[in-house]
Amino acid sequence: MATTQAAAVAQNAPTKNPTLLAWVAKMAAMTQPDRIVWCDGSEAEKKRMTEEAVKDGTLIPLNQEKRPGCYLHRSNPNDVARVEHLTFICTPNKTDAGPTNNWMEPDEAYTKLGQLFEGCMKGRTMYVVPYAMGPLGSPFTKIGVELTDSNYVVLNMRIMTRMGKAVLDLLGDSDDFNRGLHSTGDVNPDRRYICHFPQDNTIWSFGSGYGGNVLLGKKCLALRIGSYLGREEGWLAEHMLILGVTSPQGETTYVAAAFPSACGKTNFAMLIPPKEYKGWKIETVGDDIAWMRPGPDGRLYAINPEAGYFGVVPGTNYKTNPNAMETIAKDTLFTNVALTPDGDVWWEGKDGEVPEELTDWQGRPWKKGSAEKAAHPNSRFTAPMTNNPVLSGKSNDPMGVPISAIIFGGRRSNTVPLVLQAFNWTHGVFLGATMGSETTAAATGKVGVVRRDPMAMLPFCGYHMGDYLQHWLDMQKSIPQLPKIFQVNWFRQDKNGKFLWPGYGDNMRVLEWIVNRVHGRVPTQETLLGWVPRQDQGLNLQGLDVAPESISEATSIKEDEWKTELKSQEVFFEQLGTKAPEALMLQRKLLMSRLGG
Ligand code: GTP
Ligand code: SPV
Ligand code: MN
Repeated sequence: MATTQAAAVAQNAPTKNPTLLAWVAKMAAMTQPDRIVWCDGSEAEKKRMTEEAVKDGTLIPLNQEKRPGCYLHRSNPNDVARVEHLTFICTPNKTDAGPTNNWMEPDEAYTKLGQLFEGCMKGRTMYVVPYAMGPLGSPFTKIGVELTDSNYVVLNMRIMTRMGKAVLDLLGDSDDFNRGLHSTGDVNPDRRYICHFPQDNTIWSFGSGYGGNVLLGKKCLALRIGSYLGREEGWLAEHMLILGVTSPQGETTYVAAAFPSACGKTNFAMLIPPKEYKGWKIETVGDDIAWMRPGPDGRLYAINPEAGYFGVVPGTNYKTNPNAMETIAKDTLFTNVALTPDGDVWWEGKDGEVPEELTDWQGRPWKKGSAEKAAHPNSRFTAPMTNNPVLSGKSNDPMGVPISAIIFGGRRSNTVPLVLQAFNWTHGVFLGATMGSETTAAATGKVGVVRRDPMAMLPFCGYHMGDYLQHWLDMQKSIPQLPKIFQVNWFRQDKNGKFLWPGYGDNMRVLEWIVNRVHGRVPTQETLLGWVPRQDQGLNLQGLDVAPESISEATSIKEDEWKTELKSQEVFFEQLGTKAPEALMLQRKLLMSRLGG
């Protein structure tokens, strides 16, 4: 049986790679698909698979005049976000996964999921999806192969990654590829597991059809496995956007910024500067993930391993993010948004009047004024990065871009000021390590609860968090020209719950200060927490229609709030036990003594 399976796989495969063929045959013997289709990434394949997806109800065609090449997908209502409680790091020792990850012993995980995968593709097609994370031929790039029974996954992967025949050619006979296996299964949350085997460069995902659970190149490979490989190989895999900011004088500065899920990466990566910033330009290199390694000139270089954006839809409009609106005007897959009577899409926070009637994200009739949301709060768009009007010309550069500043930002309604600069690398790593953020709809669970989310990597670090923070500290030695580190918070609120800082395009004002600091052009003011903009020669607030009291509240540092914050940091460091890096604990003690407590 197994040998005929292997022969059948080899026969219609566009590769002779013996490791790949043997693995596909083994996975096919377990899952027993009726057909195996090797994806080549061609336009003809896209057309054929889109037609099939429309026919089987996976995709609903949108009004092709209003949104050419766009389709709507509705996921199972029990399957609308990442599932952190069902995501596992499977290392031989529990301590290697650390206290912030769920852990399963590898043999146990293979057995448990093996039972679920057994025969799960009977009557279905197994698609073999070869993909690259990173530009083909870049020293940063990693290859993966995802086996999936979901045509939705294939159509998303071809937007989100460089996918198809060229990747197989690049792989040749090498066995250096990530082995990803995915089945939507019966979409039962009790039979849903996302398991990572870093030692085997393997990912098994069962029982979900949603985003970060199933597009295995993204959070699973590019962050969880990536961070593990990064530690072994001396680089960083981070939940960061990458942007280039060009001044009217033509100087371009590259910045990487970590914000937790649904906390502003995509928006920041493609912001349009306010009208006072004539001649300034922001260009997007990436909106979610950065792979960074020291370059030959001693600087830190970053690439975006992805080729598309899997972005949050609600709140996106021509005022907050015009470039995203242009990006999703064509060739975009929408997941869990509402449908208008004329076949367009709608979501909370879209421009214009709220329509009288809609079909909601679950396919039910919806009327204006309804208490329920028409689009799911974690509804998403999948769009090729080439749709982005401000895509950086460097987004395909195999060498990446040199990073001058790293920004850490959480969603905090209090405590954390608008912007500050770290005193040095260790202090900057401390700022990233002690980041807190209010939870969002991007993962299942309660929304709006502050949790520690070091470097926005809590759900994405593939090994012990203490070792990860130590790796960040250690990177200092291999980067002679270190980026400067900053902390920002766009989300501070007044007593009535109104944002104090206008955010979005006006974040350019903070970014300009950061760029000026990087190039040593503005003086600064020292505080207990770090360096902040001075009253004079500080933030450019020209043309900003915001009460001065709001700005001073957004930038204020309240010692009582910080004493509370430090307690919660202590709980986090205690959780890391003996692996809490000494240098970071000392940073906390120094801050405590500055606060006098
Ligand atoms: P993931 O794709 O989940 O990683 O999210 P992300 O970090 O890319 O977040 P995104 O840019 O999609 O923004 C998430 C939500 O935050 C959206 O509803 C935005 O409208 C909102 N948002 C983004 N930037 C700002 C800002 O500067 N101020 C305020 N108040 N809201 C913002
Ligand atoms: C996130 O949650 O950080 C995302 C969306 O970018 S997902 O791909 O589902 O992880
Ligand atoms: Mn993300």
